Amino acid sequence: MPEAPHNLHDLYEAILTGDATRSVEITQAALDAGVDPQCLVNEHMIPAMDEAGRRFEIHDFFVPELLIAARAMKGALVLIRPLLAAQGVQPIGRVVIGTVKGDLHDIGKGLVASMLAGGGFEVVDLGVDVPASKFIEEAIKHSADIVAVSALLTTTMVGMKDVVQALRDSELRDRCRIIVGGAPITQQFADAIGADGFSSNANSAVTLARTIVASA
Ligand code: B1M
Repeated sequence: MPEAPHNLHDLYEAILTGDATRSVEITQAALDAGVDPQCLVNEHMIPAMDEAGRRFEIHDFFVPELLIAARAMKGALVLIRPLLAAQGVQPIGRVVIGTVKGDLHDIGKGLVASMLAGGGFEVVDLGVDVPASKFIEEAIKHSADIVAVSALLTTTMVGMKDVVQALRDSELRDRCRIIVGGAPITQQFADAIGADGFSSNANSAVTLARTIVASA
């Protein structure tokens, strides 16, 4: 395997400082050199976003810095997401995914969507700020096996309960399962709102979804 032309810590720095041009350039060069895309995401890109969040907490960063860091991360993910997605395999199940109402964070949800697609699922991504009724409408329309809901804010995660309830009240209640995830979500919270599953990251979301369709 050829050597990566950049020190990959530069990717971390490019995202943290919101340098989208550089983050795309380093990502492309690393991929061309054969670096594993998941290694780029897990070891360099997510830590950069975590550091941005830490600086936001201590008032070193403000919303504009978070926005440009997110833009730099998303630019690099444009190159990575297709590599995570499956090519030409029969879907093993259908997932409708979105970020809960009131919440605009979409990077983690997008990664989960890509990993599920890469894991053989057909994925319908509803985007951000998705009301409970929309999850159910789309799940019915696409005969979904799983509804996957993401939340990044402690103020919006409570809205996941509405999605669980709307699913239980719908015609889908016996044939569609609901999974939840996102930084503030725990197994305890998932159990408390009656979700069928929780995962803390994009990889384990695929394992969870596979277990759910296999046991249906
Ligand atoms: Co926001 N933000 N933000 N933000 N932001 C957080 C979440 C925060 C923790 C920062 C902090 O204070 N340290 C904090 C939340 C505090 C809290 O609720 N406890 C926060 C805040 C306060 C806010 C605002 C309220 C700020 C304001 O306006 N005053 C505001 C809210 C806007 C809204 O949503 N209504 C806001 C806005 C924003 C931006 C728009 C500027 C931007 C988002 C841009 C975008 O997404 N397009 C942003 C960002 C970038 C962040 C941080 C820095 C990074 C989030 C991220 O993308 N992480 C974040 C701090 C942090 O998380 N460290 C922060 C990388 C991503 C890959 O990880 O999303 O956790 P994550 O996804 C992981 C797992 O969680 C999991 O898998 C993913 C991959 O492993 N996962 C799932 C996610 N969804 C899943 C679903 C599943 C399974 C697993 O199954 C269904």
